[in-house]
Amino acid sequence: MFDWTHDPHRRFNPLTREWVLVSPHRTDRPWQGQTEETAVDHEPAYDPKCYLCPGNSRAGGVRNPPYISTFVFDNDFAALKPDTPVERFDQEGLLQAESEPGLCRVVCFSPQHNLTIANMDPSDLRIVVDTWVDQYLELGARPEINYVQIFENRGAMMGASNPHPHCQIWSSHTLPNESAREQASLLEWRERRGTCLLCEYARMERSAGERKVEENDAFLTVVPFWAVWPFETMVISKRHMSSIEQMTAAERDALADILKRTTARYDRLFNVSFPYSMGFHQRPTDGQAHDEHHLHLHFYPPLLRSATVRKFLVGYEMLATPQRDITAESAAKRLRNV
Ligand code: H2U
Ligand code: ZN
Repeated sequence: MFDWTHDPHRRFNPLTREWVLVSPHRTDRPWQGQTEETAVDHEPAYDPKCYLCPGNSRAGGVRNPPYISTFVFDNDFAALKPDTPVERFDQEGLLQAESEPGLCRVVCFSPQHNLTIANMDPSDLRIVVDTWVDQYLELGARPEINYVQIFENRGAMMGASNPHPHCQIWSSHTLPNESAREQASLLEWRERRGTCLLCEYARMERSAGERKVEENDAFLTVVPFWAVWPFETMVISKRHMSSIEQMTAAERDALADILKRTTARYDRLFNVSFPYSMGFHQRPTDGQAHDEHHLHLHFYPPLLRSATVRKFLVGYEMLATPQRDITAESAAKRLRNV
């Protein structure tokens, strides 16, 4: 008899339409791989050397204002620039390139250097949510911008350059790969079945319960059935909405609440300020309705078995298919139990 909790199998991600290999029996194998130094987590409330703290100067000499809440500025090392001329290049379909106008910003969540989403006050987190909505609308309204990607790199392990609580926003002319793939899947699902893939998925996970990590009135956090990263989660809105500006005031509070609860669980898991990359997926800002999109966030944390042992996507995963050992169900259970 096949045992889903023990025997090797693969699971399908309907959003990306890719498979992940699950090998639960490997969780018993010995570990002699890399361990990482734990960063010391005692940051001061104000760091005179931090380029994000209020009143300090950034690279290039601009000085931050003495801000007291959130603070948004254009990235001094922006990957995308708004005045990029439109140009295309195609050599026999093999060498294709196109210019990419865009705009990159940095959002400081708080003037206080040593905070994280997990330990910020809900009322201050609500202001962060409002700032995300304002930025999504402001950047999305620009004619050259058709997509706004809000994301946070947290922790040195994920390449974050600074512990000061902040996120980035990259807004672009074209739809980025991940969002384009999700959009195609959501559209096809709606055309074939007449429903929303993520409305159906959220309903299913709420009743199953085994992959659920957190839930409040408006949002649900689950370890998705098809998770690749050991403690990957998705935060899904329970109501069908396509982008963050469609949230009511109560839903904005609920988003702040579930983000705090979810990241606090992460921090408790290995007793460390948990590293991750997270970000929103929502509709493009190209002027069309895009009702097929369903607002959600992905958390991709690298840690595997302790504060210092991380998962790498290497070997078979680069050449063939991503793979995980611990099942989504046992990861969710561990997150529920901390
Ligand atoms: P990360 O921690 O996710 O790398 O985000 C920090 C961003 O801040 C990064 O994109 C920008 C970097 O370009 N930055 C500035 O805009 N000004 C600075 O003085 C330093 C860093
Ligand atoms: Zn700082």
